[in-house]
Amino acid sequence: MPIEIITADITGLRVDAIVNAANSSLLGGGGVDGAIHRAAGPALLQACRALPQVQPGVRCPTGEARITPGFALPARHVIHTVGPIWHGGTHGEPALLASCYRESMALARAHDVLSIAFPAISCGVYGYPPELAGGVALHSLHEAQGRDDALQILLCCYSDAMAAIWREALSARG
Ligand code: AR6
Repeated sequence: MPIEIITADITGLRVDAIVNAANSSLLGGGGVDGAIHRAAGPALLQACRALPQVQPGVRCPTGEARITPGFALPARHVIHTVGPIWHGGTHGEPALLASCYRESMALARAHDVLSIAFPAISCGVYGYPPELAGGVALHSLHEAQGRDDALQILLCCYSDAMAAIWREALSARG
């Protein structure tokens, strides 16, 4: 199934899973993380709090993903992933960002998800240049996608400007 780029508020999407661009505490924040927690209701924070800490205060290291129910969201699941903070691109950022997409897709498959929507992970507060993030995301998703895959992938941009940048990245892949 082709990867689709849309402009929307991810919290309103009726898909099996939406992905949250979280921080490693998984206890909420601003941006898309804040919007998802507001729309899902307080049960989401409780579910995140209940996830095991791998280090004090860290429930999900950068590049990994965790899953919870969607609670009051139209989406059945939330897959929380932690993108890298942009430090110029020479600190492993592309590999960590690729890992976010790969791990989210693996969790989706393990939970029989047939439709998944991703925000532009790391492209807000974490400062990843979207022109570069788009290429990494699409490469990673194409690798994670099987031939004749039934899993529908939506890339959910929050503005038309971001969607245009991602469409450019998609067409650059041919
Ligand atoms: N629907 C879709 N996309 C959105 C929405 C929405 N409702 N709201 C924002 N975006 P960011 P990051 C876009 O900053 O860079 C949080 O505080 C936004 O325009 O949410 O990975 C976490 O707790 C941007 O293009 O995530 C972390 O501390 C994209 O989502 C930190 O921010 C990602 O922007 C993570 O930073």
